Amino acid sequence: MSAPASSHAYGIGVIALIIGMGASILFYTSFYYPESLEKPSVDIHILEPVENFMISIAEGAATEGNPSYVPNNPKITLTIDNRVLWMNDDVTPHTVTADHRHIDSYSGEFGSTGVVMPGESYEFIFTEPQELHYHCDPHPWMTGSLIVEKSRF
Ligand SMILES: [Cu+2]
Repeated sequence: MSAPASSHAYGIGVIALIIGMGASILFYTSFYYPESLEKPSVDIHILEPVENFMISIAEGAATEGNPSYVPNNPKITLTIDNRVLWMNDDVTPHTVTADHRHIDSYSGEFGSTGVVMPGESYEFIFTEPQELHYHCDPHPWMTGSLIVEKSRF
């Protein structure tokens, strides 16, 4: 008349299985899966290059015909100077905006979010060889480019 003990044990087994599956799904979605989406591993010498490469947003850059991003079209070398800083040396806010959506697989999407105020800077670490063309949103005649190359050493 009462259920045999084995059927009870079976019920507990099913519940344990469901809890176990739930726990593995939780583990997968909250620990394993996000980790697999993380940034690729990048050589520490690329993440911490010897020096910064400085690009000046020159004073008077807002006026068409004046120098804007100085130096323009430099060669950047991975592990040497691939951390690039755009310093706004002008009295006008400017942007550093990619001509076309530009993504570094470690650093993500390139470009200042909003304007770079006078005296402030925008920084980006390039972690792989690439060529970039960029401009200033409010002053589209301000254009720049750079090339990132592998170190020869
Ligand atoms: Cu500008």
